[in-house]
Amino acid sequence: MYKSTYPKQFPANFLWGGATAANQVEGAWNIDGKGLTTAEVVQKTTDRKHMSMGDVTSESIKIAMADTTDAMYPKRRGVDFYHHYKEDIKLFAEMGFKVYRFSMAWARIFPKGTETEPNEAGLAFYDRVLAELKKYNIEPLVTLSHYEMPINLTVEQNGWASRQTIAAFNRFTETVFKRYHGQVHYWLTFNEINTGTWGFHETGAIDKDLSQTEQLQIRYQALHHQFVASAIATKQLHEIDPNAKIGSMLARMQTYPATPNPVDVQAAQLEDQKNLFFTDVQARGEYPEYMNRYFAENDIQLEMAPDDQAILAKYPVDFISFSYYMTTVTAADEGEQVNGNMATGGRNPYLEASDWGWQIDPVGLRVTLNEMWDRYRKPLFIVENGLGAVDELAADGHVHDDYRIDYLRKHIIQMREAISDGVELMGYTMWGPIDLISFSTSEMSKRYGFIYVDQDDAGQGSLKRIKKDSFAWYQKVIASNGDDL
Ligand code: BGP
Repeated sequence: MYKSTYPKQFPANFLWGGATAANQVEGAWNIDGKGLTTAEVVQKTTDRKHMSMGDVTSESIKIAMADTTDAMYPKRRGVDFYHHYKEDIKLFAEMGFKVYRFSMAWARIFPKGTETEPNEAGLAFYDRVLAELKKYNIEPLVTLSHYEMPINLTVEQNGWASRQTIAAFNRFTETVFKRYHGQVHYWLTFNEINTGTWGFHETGAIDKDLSQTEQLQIRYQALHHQFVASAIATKQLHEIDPNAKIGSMLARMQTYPATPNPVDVQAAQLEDQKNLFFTDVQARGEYPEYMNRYFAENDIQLEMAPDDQAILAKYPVDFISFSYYMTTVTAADEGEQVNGNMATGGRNPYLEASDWGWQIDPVGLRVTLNEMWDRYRKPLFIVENGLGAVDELAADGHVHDDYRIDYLRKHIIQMREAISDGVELMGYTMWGPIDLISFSTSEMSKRYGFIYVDQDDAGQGSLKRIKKDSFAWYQKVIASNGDDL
């Protein structure tokens, strides 16, 4: 007789931790030979809910490059992890982190992106970070490009729009794979690679004066170069360090149909395909047919070198990672998709939203995990999830962030459900365990952390680290391997 059983707990080797990105935490933007990055030329916004991440022109880059201060560019200052990394990693260890996801700033290692030899002082910083993690047995999970590249590559060759950027990136990846062979077991190539279709911050390409069709053309061409560079990185890593694994990284946003009307269901399916397309290429090794149709209908013609398709097919990723913050809704008649926008999508009357309009959907995480597991049958890793909120230091000197605990708890419960459904989930790195500069708004006051950092939007403050209430809660979650929520 067939006896059905299913897992009821997180696996013993589950990787609990947190995630950050170089340009949001490190600071030290011009120290020890580091070059300026694309992230560091994006100005802070004056409208706190505005997405500023793509507002860059050739002119604004010139102005930013001439500006040697950080007043208008908060990603240059981060939270000074560069000088606080020991203290910060110690706090992560105190929470019991098994893994810490961070990114290596390409421009710390290849300041202009075009050098043939790396900047030793830049590598030395990551040597120190890795040594500190090892001290506490925290596994590093390294993102190779988290929304940034040396700005020189934009100025000289328009970022990923140029095929030459593939070789520049793979010089960087080969350097760090060799250097950290045996030390880093998990790598990610491009953070939220799908957001490249939104523009500059992912592709590093300026396309402001182009028509809509021309913009799409340049963005998908840039993405094609990223796909190829990612596949080449996979090949390099497997040759250099056969025990290490490399993953893709998608901003996953499930789209629900606004009604059960089949035309709405079909519209939602198409939106979903357009979101999963990136992982389809990176995990299955080929462009899916639905995108070929989309390219043809939108006059997009990708230029491919003769070997590109073979490279994509031969070197798919080992695992699939994604960020999960929200879900969205669509209808065939776009008029019904009221109050939506590009970043947050259509409104769902069953869900509440964060102060920034991100619709909170813990059950959607279970749905997402099941669908992605069914589609790819490759291990999954949630590498971002969390609540951006305005935290106040109370009179007692603490931050009582029960709303954050509530958000995270509800998502972790659904992760456990998905594991019981049979999903293979490697780990969970919530976003921003320590407060950092928000990517989309460049603000400090949109906080995600278990650790409060005393710094305001103007960059004023002592940078003192203060544990929030959620700190002890997450410590307990990890200590009980997800049982005590
Ligand atoms: C993801 C990015 C992160 C991070 C997070 C939160 O899209 O990968 O870099 O910032 O979102 O977004 P925000 O900082 O805009 O609140």
